[in-house]
Amino acid sequence: MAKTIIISNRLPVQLQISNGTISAIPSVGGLATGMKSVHSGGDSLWIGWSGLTDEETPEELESQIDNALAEHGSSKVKLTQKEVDGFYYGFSNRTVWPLFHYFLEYSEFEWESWEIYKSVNQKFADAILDNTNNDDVIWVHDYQLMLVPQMVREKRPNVSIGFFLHIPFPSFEIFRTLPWRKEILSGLLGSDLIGFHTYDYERHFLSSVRRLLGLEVSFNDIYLDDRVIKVDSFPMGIDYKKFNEAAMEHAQRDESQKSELQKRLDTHKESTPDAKFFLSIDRLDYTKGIAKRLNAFEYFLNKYPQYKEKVRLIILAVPSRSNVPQYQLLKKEIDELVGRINGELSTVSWTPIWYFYRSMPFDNLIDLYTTCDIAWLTPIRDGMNLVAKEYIATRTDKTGVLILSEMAGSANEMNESLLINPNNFEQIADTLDRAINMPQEEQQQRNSVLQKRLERYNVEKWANDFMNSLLNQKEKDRTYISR
Ligand code: GDG
Repeated sequence: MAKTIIISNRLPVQLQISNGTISAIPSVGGLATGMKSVHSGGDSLWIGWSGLTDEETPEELESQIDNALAEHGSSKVKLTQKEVDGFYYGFSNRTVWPLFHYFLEYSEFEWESWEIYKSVNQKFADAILDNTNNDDVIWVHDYQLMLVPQMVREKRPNVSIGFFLHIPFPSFEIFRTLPWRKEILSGLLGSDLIGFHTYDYERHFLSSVRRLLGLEVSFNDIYLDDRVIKVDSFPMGIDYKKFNEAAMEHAQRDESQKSELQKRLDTHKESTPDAKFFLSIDRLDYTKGIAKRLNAFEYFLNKYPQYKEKVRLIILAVPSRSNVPQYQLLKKEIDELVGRINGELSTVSWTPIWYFYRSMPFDNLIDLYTTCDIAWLTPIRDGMNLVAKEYIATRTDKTGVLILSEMAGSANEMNESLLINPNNFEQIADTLDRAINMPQEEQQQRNSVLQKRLERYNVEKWANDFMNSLLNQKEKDRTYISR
């Protein structure tokens, strides 16, 4: 029977070894959260890196590791520390990630890490070839694996390959600065279908294909030799039901069933009934605009001092890529900013910022989403941003205000939220004031529209749309070849 093969850098679980025992921890992050719902439902195999390097894996545990992964429908690609450094921390996160998010000054162009990126992409392609048949459908994910489609196509000319990019595709003017721009485009063009979150990313990609490779592009079809490659946008949704039901279940908990976090949040709400909680949840990443948000919060409190002792900003920053120097610097900057702002503004009964630098269990995430009055998400650039969608899905009584950066892909579908430019502190301060004072009926009207949309365009629909489009494209391609 034909299978769907999901392939991404990380698997749905990350393995850890402690005292000779293997444990599997759910992966955090947009791709993992979204695709997990798709993977758990069907007949699919997920191929990726386990999170353990060869050096960290004692040989005698190999089969246990394989078994642990098999329980999650997964199979591993083995990587050495040198490969992880060059491929993941190097080319993927010091070259592509900053460039595709318009942080040109952070982007490093190093030939050695490019070579490792190529060889690791070949390893992933080989793992696909070893684990699949001709009639399987292959779905490759994200910027770490952009060469894989062509590498697989070379060996299996007729197999169906889809590729989805979870981050923005930058404008031609930015993309053209990459020394390996043509190789990356050719790698992607091994696919039958290339998907992006938004129409803008799709347009940027087509423009680069036209201008750098000189290929014929008609509407959103690319003609390459005897193949037609389709490019389209598929805005990724969330597992709406999972978030909505978790929130409903939360609302029914009695005191003894509540988490410690929830009890603390409740105590603070009860002691200052008109207080408002602002929430932001992001991986600790410079693209998410966390430092700017902190500065904007200080600006807001200076402009509207009446909210001192009334508002509290809860920041959950999830550790990410801590081996990359930019992330270490950012961590230091945020630690210092939180310390300075809290130091300057705190009173005996009020700490303006609660800062958590960790990953929290799903349950605590729901505590935060359901308790906080205002979600304030200000990425400087973000492929989609699922946190914005998750916040709305948990608002079972439809109250709550979402303030969202225009630079997030999700802003395209969330017009009923309060959209802001993350660089405009004046606008942000006024929007926070507006959010605090927004009448409940208005909140409910806005969220009701948003919820309906999110429920309809959920992650399952996203995956089905992508897969159906891939299968149709394959059919069209066959017709084209046989002309
Ligand atoms: C990339 C793109 C695109 C966060 N903290 C915790 C936790 N999370 C979960 C959230 C959410 C996910 O991680 C984060 O998703 P985002 O979409 O906001 O951001 P990225 O990780 O940067 O994802 C992004 C996405 O891919 C999908 O294509 O939207 O633009 O950058 O689901 O709930 N989960 C748990 N504990 C935490 O502390 N359990």
